[in-house]
Amino acid sequence: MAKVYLGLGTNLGHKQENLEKALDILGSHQGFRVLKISSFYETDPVGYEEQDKFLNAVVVGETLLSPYELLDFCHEIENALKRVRSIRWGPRTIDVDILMYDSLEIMDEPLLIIPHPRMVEREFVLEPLAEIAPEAVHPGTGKSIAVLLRELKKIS
Ligand code: GSY
Repeated sequence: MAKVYLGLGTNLGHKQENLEKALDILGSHQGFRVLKISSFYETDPVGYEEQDKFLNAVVVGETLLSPYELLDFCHEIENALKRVRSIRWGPRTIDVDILMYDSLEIMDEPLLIIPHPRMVEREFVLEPLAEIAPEAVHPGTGKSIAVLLRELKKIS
């Protein structure tokens, strides 16, 4: 079983419902077990700023799925919530990102980069992750999530 960390974000439609539906789908998959869910965090949009606030959360789970199978499953959830891929950084009903796949796994392929390449600079990821997995080690830097969040907060 691999321990995996997923980031969820939504800023279109009924945001709380979107997160709850995504979590239901995650929890109903036979090959995925939800271990912990963070609180839901209302966050200012990062990147393209002319859009509504986001609701973000993070999930820790255990899975038998390989990284690519997990990526397909994340896309299935996005499709189930009728996410349309239009503006790159624009509004979305749900985004489900693989943040980390086991503490040790590093992967850099055209369709999948693990750990997520921008997670260490995103407070909307590190804050909920630090709530449920402060001691988890980010494989790219070797630092814990709590340390990464502290460092990010000092900068910003
Ligand atoms: O995958 C990230 C989608 N996204 C977000 C987000 O989830 N939360 C916030 N606060 N800003 C964002 N900008 C993008 S793109």
